[in-house]
Amino acid sequence: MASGTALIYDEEMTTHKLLWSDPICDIEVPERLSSSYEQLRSYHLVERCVPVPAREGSEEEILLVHSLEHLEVAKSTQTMNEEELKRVSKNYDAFFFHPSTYRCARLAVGAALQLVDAVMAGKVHNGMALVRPPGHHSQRNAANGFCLFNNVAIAAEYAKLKYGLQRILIVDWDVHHGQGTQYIFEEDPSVLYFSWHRYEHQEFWPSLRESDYDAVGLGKGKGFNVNLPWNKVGMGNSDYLAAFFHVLLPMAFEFDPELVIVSSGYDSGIGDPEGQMNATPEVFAHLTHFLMQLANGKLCVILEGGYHLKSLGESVCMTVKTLLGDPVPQITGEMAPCLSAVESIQNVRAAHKPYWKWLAYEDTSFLQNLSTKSHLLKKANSNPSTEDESQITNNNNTVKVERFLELHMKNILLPMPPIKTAATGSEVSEHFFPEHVQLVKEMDKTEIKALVSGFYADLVKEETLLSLGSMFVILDKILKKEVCNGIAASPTAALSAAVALRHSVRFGLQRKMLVINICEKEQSRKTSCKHYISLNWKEDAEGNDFFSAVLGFILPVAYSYQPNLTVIAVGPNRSLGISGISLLVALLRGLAESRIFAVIEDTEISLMQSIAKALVGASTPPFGIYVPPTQEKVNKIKALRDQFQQEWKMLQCSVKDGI
Ligand code: X5A
Ligand code: ZN
Repeated sequence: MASGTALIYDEEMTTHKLLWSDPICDIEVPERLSSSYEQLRSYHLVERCVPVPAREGSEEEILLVHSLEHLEVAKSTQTMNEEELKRVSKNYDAFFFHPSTYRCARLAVGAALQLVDAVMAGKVHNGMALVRPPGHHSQRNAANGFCLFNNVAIAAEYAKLKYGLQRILIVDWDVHHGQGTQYIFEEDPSVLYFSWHRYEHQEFWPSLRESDYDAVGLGKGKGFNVNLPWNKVGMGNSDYLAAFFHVLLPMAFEFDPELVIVSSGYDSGIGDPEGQMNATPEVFAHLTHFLMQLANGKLCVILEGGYHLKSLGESVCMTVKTLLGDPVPQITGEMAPCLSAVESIQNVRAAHKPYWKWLAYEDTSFLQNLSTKSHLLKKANSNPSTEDESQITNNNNTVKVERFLELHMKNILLPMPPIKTAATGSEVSEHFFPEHVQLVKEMDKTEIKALVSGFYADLVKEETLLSLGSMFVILDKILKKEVCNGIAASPTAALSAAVALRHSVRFGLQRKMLVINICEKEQSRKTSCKHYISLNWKEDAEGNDFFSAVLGFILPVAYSYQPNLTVIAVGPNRSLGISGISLLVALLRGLAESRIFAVIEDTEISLMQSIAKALVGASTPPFGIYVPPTQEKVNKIKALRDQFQQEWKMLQCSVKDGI
């Protein structure tokens, strides 16, 4: 099986540069590439990646997307003098030619194709290509917005042709609309194109009517073009996450792509002069992490924009670190999308209602016993460092942004070790778990006795406690931060989870826990505790509620809550299958810095292996056919949703029932 992350960088792509003065184009500088690479080096990420060389894209490959005329014009600029270059450049909206531009653009195309080849041939799992010039504004017959050839579009056509792919997802998180990519694929149902972009009711460049949410595609491609326009600046982490939960991800899982390509512009990040947005670098870790759960992990990230060098570099690092499988950093700031974002989300959902089944996913019937109190949450939320940071991010001021990135990223990027997962290995062979799982010995009876010393007597009898040896030893390692996450077999999963909770509060520092019960029985009432929220997946839930439940409810609530430990209890006789549980675990790695404690009652080998794989960040098995919930269920539960979204703001995806 493929493993590893490809990194493509070629210094030659820094030779393309602006030779005259042009206040529009002067932000697209060579340092965007070199300083991002330096940043990757300084975090020791370069050495962890598989280096893949760039190559020139062939003329034939460029012609997959572009006209011969466009290719010939581009080619002809190689021998031009400055005056001629200036004259040709003027023919386009926001583009500059340098004598090396054609060569660089061919390298950028080739780099994208090399990445597709490395991923599709199974040489690596995923990867990133640092390229210049960018591509997503470039059209069949025109350069535009710093882009000459559409690297990502060519990569998608190439993947279709060479590997016979029938479904490719392009996620364009650059802050500008990739109108070039939209034009190229708008009639093509085999490429699902998603773009969010600063729009401001058509005020913002490229100021096109067709960048709005109602451009859903044409002909056979109807429903496969998704535009999420941002009508205000200052969008932040919660707005981006809400867009993923309520628009992109449900669609993407229904589409079930064979390959995901990211038009990866970081001008949507904090500090960028073009975007004027507020999203911090670690949001890109989350976005990347979500996309890694699609297409069996086949993810190609290709650089587009990003003009604040520091912000760009940190965000690139966050992306690559996540591709490598490192724990996902905790997201900062208030977890509530703004009104304007919710409006945009509602509009794009409405525009796509005819084309996607997922729009009916409001079902929460399987979830009961959402036990929490707001005032306790607020208290738990007020950790001084996050408060400082959100204040800084709310204040869009250049000096503060610089300082913020300086302090904040030091905390986030450096101390996080690669994922370590613990499991007990008494009864299994050494090849049972994926290679990064660390096997530990169970605690012996006297140790457990010393540890618990009658403290849990109200919960369980001592004999039962003694059977929880593997549970205790794994939990202990997580609480001591010796490992990031772990899996323990237990004869009584729900009870173990309850004891684990109590233990974490008493002996650990965990004060905000998210508990997910996938058990027949609910956990004991006596365990109720102000330091957690608990979501129960009821036994009569049907498998086809999975995505509605996870994307429409569990993740938004979990991200609103921001736990520092996730406990997932998996009992026997559950309705949720192995692939569902594994995907849920994989998605939950986005919370609590990937700190997850999984207690499994059913010790079926394939279940244990699959969950362990999800914990270490290996790709999860395909989920299978998407079946949406029935309309009946949807209606029944709407009221429940309305009630919850006052408190759990990330649930908001429409204005009328949300605010
Ligand atoms: C790739 C990219 C932006 C062009 C802005 C022109 N292009 N005003 O971010
Ligand atoms: Zn851009």
